[in-house]
Amino acid sequence: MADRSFLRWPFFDEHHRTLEAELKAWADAELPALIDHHDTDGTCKRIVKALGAAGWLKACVPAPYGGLHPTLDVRSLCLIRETLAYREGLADFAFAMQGLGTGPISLFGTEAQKRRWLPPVSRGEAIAAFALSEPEAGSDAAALTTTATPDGNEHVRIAGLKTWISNGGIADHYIVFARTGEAPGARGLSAFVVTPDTPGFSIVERIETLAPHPLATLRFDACRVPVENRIGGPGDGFKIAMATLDVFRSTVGGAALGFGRRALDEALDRSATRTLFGAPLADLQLTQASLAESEADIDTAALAVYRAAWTKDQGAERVTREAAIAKMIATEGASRVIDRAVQLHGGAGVRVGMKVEELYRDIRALRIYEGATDVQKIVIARQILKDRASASR
Ligand code: COS
Repeated sequence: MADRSFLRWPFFDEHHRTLEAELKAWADAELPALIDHHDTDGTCKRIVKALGAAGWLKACVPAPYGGLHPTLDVRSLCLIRETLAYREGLADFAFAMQGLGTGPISLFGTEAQKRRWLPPVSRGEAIAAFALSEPEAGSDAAALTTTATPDGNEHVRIAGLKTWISNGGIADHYIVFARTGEAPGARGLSAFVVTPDTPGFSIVERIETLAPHPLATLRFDACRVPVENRIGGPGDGFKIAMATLDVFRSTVGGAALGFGRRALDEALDRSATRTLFGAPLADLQLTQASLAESEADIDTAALAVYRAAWTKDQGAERVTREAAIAKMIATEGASRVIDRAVQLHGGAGVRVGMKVEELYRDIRALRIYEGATDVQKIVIARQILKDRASASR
């Protein structure tokens, strides 16, 4: 069983330890019956319902709107993602999207928007999605070309394509970032909530990936959306997207930790039980080196993830640097841990149906989505260069 000593680190309060223990018991008892890897959409819908009914989705929204804490508690989000990812990638995914797909509303929405959109998501009765990426605007998010143009005083018309949208096809609402033109580039974007029953909305294609989950390309063909669905002011869209990612990037690190810890446990079991050259695999020093490197990768990742989460929870306005470090360290580290676990399993490691084979596929996208490792490096470097420039002034 994975090392739990990190829960005694000063980053955590007693309620975090209780949350982790209770979720672990719930997930072990309830998750297996919900999973069917031949039906990813159905599985995600069932998981959202079950997570909502059991109260776990409360962590995705603030307390007055069906949530757990007055503001989003990033440590709880990370712990929940870690605990779910340890068991099942789709469970982590279903949970995470309820948070990311409402994050802009939780952080920047009006009272009326929060009351309307958040409670159904926290009860698991509505599925949320975050639509930022486009065919020609992924890492360079400010280059997006979907437009929202005024249609009278009360509406806008949204036109364009969004792609790589998680929960695409099963979501009850999408937070769509579109160009409203207040200024060029990043300063000319706004965010809107769009429901899929809006005339002109369609799913162009379903995207199949290494570790299948609901993912689609969306088309907005002059979708008429009320201005009251705009989150924040006109032109605030890019900052809203980035501030939301500041919260959720640390949680991607939490998910990576869950996958990594599970892989290390699988590697430890394998090393202890597999006999090679007349002795347990674990007796070989090369095996010990592999296990030690994985343990160090995981501990380092946990420190980075929970430092970033704790810093945000202490009220820091910006955790851009900390969240970028957490995501980069944890996703890259977990990838190495899982790769070593596959290697220790030999041929069995790449056999379909083995947990390490599943983890090998599950981890890969985490180094890409919500800002690829390469983007995190840009974010970190820019911050320290800026700090240096202002210090030398
Ligand atoms: N919080 C609040 N404001 C932020 C911010 C943050 N984390 N990051 C940037 N901003 C603000 C900046 O302060 C700047 O404001 P001013 O114009 O008032 O100075 C504005 O937003 C533009 O910032 P910047 O100049 O850094 O924008 P860039 O286009 O250069 O951003 C990166 C480049 C790579 C950092 C950005 O595009 C990015 O994070 N890309 C990855 C996107 C992503 O994660 N895609 C995956 C899709 S979601 S699954």
